[in-house]
Amino acid sequence: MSEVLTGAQILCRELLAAGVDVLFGYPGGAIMPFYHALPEYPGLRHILVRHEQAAAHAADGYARASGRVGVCVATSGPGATNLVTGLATAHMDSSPVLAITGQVARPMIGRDAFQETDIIGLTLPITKYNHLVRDVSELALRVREAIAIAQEGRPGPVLLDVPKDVQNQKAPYDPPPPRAAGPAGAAVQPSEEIARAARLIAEASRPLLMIGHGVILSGAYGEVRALAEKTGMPVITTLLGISAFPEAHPLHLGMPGMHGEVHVNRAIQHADLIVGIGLRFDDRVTGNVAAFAPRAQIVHVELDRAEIGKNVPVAVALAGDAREITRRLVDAVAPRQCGAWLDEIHGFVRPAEESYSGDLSPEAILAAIYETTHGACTIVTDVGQHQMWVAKHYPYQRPNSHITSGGLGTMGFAVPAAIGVHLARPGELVWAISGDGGFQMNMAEMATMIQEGLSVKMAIFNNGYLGMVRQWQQFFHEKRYSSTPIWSPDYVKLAEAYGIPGWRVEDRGQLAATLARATAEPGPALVEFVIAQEANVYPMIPPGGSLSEPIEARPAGAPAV
Ligand SMILES: Cc1ncc(C[n+]2csc(CCOP(=O)(O)OP(=O)(O)O)c2C)c(N)n1
Repeated sequence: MSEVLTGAQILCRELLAAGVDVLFGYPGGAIMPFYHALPEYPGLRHILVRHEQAAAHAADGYARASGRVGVCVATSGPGATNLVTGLATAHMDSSPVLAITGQVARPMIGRDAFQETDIIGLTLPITKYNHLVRDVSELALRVREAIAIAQEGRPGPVLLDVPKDVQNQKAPYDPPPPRAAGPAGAAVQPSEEIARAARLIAEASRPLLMIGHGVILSGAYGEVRALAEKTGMPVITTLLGISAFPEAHPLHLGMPGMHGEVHVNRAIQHADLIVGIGLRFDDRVTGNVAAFAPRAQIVHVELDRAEIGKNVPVAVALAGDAREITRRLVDAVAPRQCGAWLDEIHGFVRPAEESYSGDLSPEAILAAIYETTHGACTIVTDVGQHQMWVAKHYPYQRPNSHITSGGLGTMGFAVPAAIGVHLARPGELVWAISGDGGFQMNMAEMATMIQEGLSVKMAIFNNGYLGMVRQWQQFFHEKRYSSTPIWSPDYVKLAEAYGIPGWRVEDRGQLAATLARATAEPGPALVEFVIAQEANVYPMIPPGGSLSEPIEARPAGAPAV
C-alpha cells in the first residue's frame, strides 16, 4: 500500500533515499511547504545561510569534498536568482549540485506574479538538467533523475523548480527501489588507441603528464602515480588538478599557465609529447593557443568528448573515465625513465624569489600554515592573487585537499564553500583563504558558522586592494588604480561581533603562535594577514601571450625558449 504524502514530504523522502544528509538554504513564500515538512525529517540537516549564493557555494564545496551531490534550497524570484552565480561556478568546475527552488503556484505562472522568475530559462546554460515539476505525480521520478544526472558522467549542477501548489499536492508515494548499480562503465577504448598512446610515450624524448580536475573526480590518484613512475614522465598539475599528485614527489613540477612557474611553462614549450588527463586545456593554461606546446603531440584522456580537440589539436583521443583509461595505459606502457629530460627541466628552474621582499610575504604565511597543519587540512581559496600564491606555494600532499573556483573564478566562494567542506569532512581542519575583496562578499556567513556550530578557519590576505586587478592595472594600464583600492572594516572586531576569535598578523614573528592559537580554537577563527599593498604574483603570462613570454619579478636574463 502506497502512503499518501504531500509533494514537500515526497521531496524530503527522496532526498533521504538518495543519501542526502545536509541542505543549505533560505526560506521564503514559494518554498514554505517544503520548510513546513522539513522538521519531520531530522535526517536532513538544514543549514540556514545568510545569502542564497552562499547556499549554492556551500553545496558545491560539500560536493567537491565528498564526491556526493550537494543540495541547496531557495524560494522563487530573488532566492532563486541569488543561486545563479553558485550554479554557474559549479557548472564550470563539474560539481554535482542539486538546487531546489520554490516557484509560484501553477495558476500564477506566466502572470508576473509576486516573486515569479523564469529560473528554468535563467539556468538553462549553467545546469546539466533543469525541470519545472508540473504535477506531484512526477516529482519523485524527477528528483531521482536529477540526482543521477548531476553525478553521472562529467558531474554538474541540476535544478528542480517546484511550484508551491505542487509542494502541497498529495499523492500516493512508494519509496524508490534499492539503488541500481551506477551507470554502465565508460565506453571501452579500442585497444589500438591505447597502444598508439603507449607507443608515443615510448618514443618521446620529452614527454609530460598534465593532470586536471578529472583525476580528482575519478579518483585516479594511484593510476596516475603508477603511470608517472613507470614512465618517469614529469607531472604538471593544473589549478583544479592541484592535490591530485603529491607535491613532494620528485616527478612533480608545478602549475602551468598564466601564473605557472617558468620551468613548467618552458617544459611545455619544449615537450614533444603531452599526455593530458582529465582537463580541458583552457585559456589560462595554454595562453595563446597557437603558440602552445609547439613541438608536442597531445594525447588527451577526457570523459567529456566535447572537450577533446576543442581547444588544442589532439594526436590520440581517449574518451572515457580517467581512472579506467589511465589503468589501461599503465598496463600498456613499457617501463622507461626520463632522466635527461628531467635534468633539462631542472635547468629551467629560476632561483626562488618572493613575491614581495618585505617581512610578511605570502610565501612566509603559506609556509607557516603548512607547518601548523602538516598538510592535514583542506584549503579552500577565493579568487585573486592569494589564490595563485596558495596554488604555487602551499605544498599539497593529500588527495583532494585543495578546493577553488577555477573555471568561473568566483570571488566570495571560499568562505561558504569551506562551510560545505567542513560538513562533508567533519573533524578535519578547513581553512578558507580569501583576499580582502572576496572576503567582504560573503563575510556574513560568519553568522551561519555561529548559528550552526561550524568550525571553519578563515585567513584574509589584506593588501588594501582588489589585488589581482590592481596587478593587471600595474602591468597593462599604466598603474591607473581605478576602483581597486578597497577599504576594510577592522576584521578582528568584526569577528568578535560574531563571537569569533580573531587576530591580526603584521609581521613574520607572530605567524607561528597566532596560527597555533587559531588552529587550537574548537570553533571558527579568523586571522587577518596584513601584506604589502603592491605584492605581485610572478611570473605572469600577459593575457593572450605565449607561454614563452613570462613577465618575471626581475629581468630574466635567460635565453628565450
Ligand atoms: C564575483 C567577481 N567579481 C569580480 C571579479 C574580478 N576579480 C578577479 S580577482 C579580483 C580581485 C580580488 O581581490 P581580493 O579579493 O582582495 O584578492 P587579492 O587579489 O588581493 O588576493 C577581482 C575583482 C571576480 N573574479 N569575481
